[in-house]
Amino acid sequence: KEGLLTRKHEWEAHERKAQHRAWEKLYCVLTGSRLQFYKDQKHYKTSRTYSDDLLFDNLTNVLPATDYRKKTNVFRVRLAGGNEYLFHAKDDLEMNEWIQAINTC
Ligand code: I3P
Repeated sequence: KEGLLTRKHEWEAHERKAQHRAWEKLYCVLTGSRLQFYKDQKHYKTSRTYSDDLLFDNLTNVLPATDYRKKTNVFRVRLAGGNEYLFHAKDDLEMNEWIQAINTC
C-alpha cells in the first residue's frame, strides 16, 4: 500500500515527548513489513527516502488513536524502543486500509 499521510512524532521514548512535533505530509510506502517515507511520489520513483528516519519495521498492533481528539482518522504506530507516531489519513476508509495493511504485513 502507498499514499499520502501526515505524520506526527509523539513520543521519543517511554514518557519522553518527541522534540519535533509538527505534522509532516509524507508519501508513505508499505513494502513487505517495512514502512518507508518519501517527500512525495516523485521522490519515491527516484527511491530517495525522507531523511533521518527511523526504521519502521515489523510493525504490529497498529490502532486508531481514539485518545487524539484534534483530528479524526488518526492511527498510532509504536516502534520498538518507545518511539510513537501518529498518522492522519484523509478519511475513515483510508485509515482502515492502512491499519489493515500494516497489521497483516
Ligand atoms: C507543533 C505543531 C503541531 C502541534 C504540536 C506543536 O509545533 O503546532 O501541530 O501538534 O503541539 O508543538 P511546531 O510546529 O512548532 O513544531 P497538534 O497539531 O497535535 O496540536 P504539541 O506539542 O501539543 O503536540
